[in-house]
Amino acid sequence: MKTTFLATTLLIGTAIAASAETIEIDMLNKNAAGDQMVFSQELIRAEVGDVIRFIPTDKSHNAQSARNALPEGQEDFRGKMNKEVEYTVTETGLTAVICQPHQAMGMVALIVVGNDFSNAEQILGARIPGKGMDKIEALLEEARATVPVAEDADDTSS
Ligand SMILES: [Cu+2]
Repeated sequence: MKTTFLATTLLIGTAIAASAETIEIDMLNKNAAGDQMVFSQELIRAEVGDVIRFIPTDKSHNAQSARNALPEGQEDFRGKMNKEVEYTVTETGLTAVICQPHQAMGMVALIVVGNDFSNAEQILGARIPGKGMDKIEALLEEARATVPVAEDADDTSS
């Protein structure tokens, strides 16, 4: 009896752990396309429970949420220069991510959680200088144009 209970608990625990993903993003001086000072992925789709890990693959970068550019209730984050930092997703919505020294050069990323665009205006109102804001706008447009179809959507047509 006791053994069965323990086995069941372990199975449930494993299922929960398997559904949450860790998404790794490199901070780069140059990507494969030749773009300089970039995050390896700029449009980051995630779900609540996922962890997004920013890795200092190249030197002199950091990753942090832009001020006032994340969902209500979501804790902000601020990685130190040349340090790995993790963002644990707790809320749906949009988050703008910047590299402090290179945001004006366009070293930014947009996190989209649960296809929730309800704080888009807030993101567009964030104070991100230069090419950073241009890229955030482009990423937001791209995210809206490429909303993935849910894999397990019920077919109600029949
Ligand atoms: Cu940088």
